[in-house]
Amino acid sequence: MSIEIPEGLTELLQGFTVEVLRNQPRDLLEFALQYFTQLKDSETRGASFGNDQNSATRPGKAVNFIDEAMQIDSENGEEDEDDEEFIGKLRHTCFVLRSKCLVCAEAFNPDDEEEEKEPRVTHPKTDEQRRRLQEACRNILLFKNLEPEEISQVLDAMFEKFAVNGEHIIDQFDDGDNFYVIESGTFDIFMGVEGIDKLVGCYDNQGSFGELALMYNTPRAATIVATSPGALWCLDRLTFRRIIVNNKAKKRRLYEAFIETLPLLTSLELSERMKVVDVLSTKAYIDGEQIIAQGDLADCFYIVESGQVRITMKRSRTKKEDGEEELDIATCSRGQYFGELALVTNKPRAASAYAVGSVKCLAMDVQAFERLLGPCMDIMKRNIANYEEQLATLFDCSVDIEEQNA
Ligand code: 1OR
Ligand code: 1OR
Repeated sequence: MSIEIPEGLTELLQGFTVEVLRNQPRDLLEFALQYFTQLKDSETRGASFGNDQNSATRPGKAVNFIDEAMQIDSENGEEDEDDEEFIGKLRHTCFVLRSKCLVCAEAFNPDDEEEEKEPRVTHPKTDEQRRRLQEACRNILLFKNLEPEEISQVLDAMFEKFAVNGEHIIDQFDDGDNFYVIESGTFDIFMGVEGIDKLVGCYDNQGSFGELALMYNTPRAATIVATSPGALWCLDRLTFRRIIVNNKAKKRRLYEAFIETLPLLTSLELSERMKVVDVLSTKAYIDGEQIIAQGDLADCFYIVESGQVRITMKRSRTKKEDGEEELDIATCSRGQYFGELALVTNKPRAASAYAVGSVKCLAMDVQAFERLLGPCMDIMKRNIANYEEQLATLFDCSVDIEEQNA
């Protein structure tokens, strides 16, 4: 009895297999669903995916690997007939992968309205899961500038992942699969320096990671390892790119001119300044609202976009029973920054900050601050030295700021 193999089945399954090997998805069924939905979608959209622009994009590890293998084989003249057939199939698979744009989300053009028609990824959630997810995402800066419809698409697409102690959530140099938001748990950040993994930071029950590879189509910049059992919320690469990268383009248009005026950032290259824009999020405050509380642990750095920010410092009154008084020590207005001191000295906040009238600030998280603002450290350190002089005059004492906060 002979069974007829439908035309295209082999290529279809090979294409899928290559993608599975490349992405190593945890949920195979979910991945298959996304893969075939997308394949169908790109097919109905027709020839535009097979154009040169898309085939020229970074095709992904697996396809490169196959191309290289084919190259080596033909150079060695080792192609026998079976190999030829096999390689032919692989070539076809690569062609299918490229032309269907399955591995070239990189070709994403934020202004391309076709992308808006991508099928939406939805992971159903219980009310309790949705509540926990919303709470975990409440302070995620990357989500702050999204429209309500965009944020609801992001929340729909996110899915839960539990991490065990010691698990590698991300390995440096891998391709990016998901963006991660921490609900709970601690995670170490390692970077390979001359072949040795160096601990460069950690996350403590809050924050997010894994945005860089998805934003800039680069290999993972660091390794992230769980140092306790943890709970994460994951956002798949395609949804991340469709929504967050689109938002990034809008943000660049909005803040490009403002960023160019900031004296603090003059030591950065233009491309570095644009990366600063990508990680900044707008936070709005009403008159009198507290932005920073003296003594708190620090997680953000701020640049004033509009309005005025009053900086105050507590000091004990002379008599113990008189308690503390709060003195105004500085005012920050458009283009000025604050909240750098605790991040630079790794100490609690040295002062408090309050909105005077309506205030808008651009905020950056501590990891982005350390990653991007290294070249601006000289300017900040000069200003910090200034604080110390002022502190001595204002408080008529010679305590240095680090001691004051210790
Ligand atoms: P990713 O997609 O590259 C690894 O995957 C993630 O680690 C990365 O996105 C960031 O979200 C996160 N430098 C680069 N990536 C970092 C860093 C970091 N910290 C966290 N990630 N630095 C450490 C800053 C504390 C810079 C070290 C010089
Ligand atoms: P932070 O992370 O400690 C409070 O959070 C922020 O207030 C601090 O970073 C600075 O950005 C900002 N001394 C200490 N912090 C100051 C000062 C200041 N001015 C602004 N900040 N001095 C005022 C000097 C005019 C000296 C103390 C009197």
